[in-house]
Amino acid sequence: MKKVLTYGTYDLLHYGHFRLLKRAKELGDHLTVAISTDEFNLTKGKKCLQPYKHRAEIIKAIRYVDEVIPENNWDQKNDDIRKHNIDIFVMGCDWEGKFDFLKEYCEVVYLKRTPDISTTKLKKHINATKNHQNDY
Ligand code: C2G
Repeated sequence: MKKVLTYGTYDLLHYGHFRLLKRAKELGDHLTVAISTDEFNLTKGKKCLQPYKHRAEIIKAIRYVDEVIPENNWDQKNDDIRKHNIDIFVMGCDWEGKFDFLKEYCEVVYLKRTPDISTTKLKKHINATKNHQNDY
């Protein structure tokens, strides 16, 4: 069984996230997704709109996802790959090259990001709508 692993915040799940997970699963037979905890996100300078528990529950419900684990820090990837017998590590190409050091442990694949959609974009839109409503 070929096992795939990917990491992410996955706040405000959108089509770009979905396509990443779908293509990651297509690379193997089993997909584990490590979701950044709220505490870890703070170190990434990200304030999530949804708590870890909710983000993890939503990702777990996606048919392409077999397992969800917490991502607590930047340094757990080597251990996760070993512990979960991972064959392929996958990330979107905005991370191109950043995780090549993991090639020592498994295959590393960077998938093309889905254009024109991001959590940051969605948050800006939500805030703009909220401000607009406050104008009335
Ligand atoms: N993604 C994508 N297309 C988009 C937006 C995101 O393919 N339009 C991919 C990202 O490249 C990433 C995954 O979806 O592989 C999750 O994106 P984020 O939730 O933004 O994750 P990130 O903050 O990049 O966290 O240790 C790694 C980090 O946890 C990655």
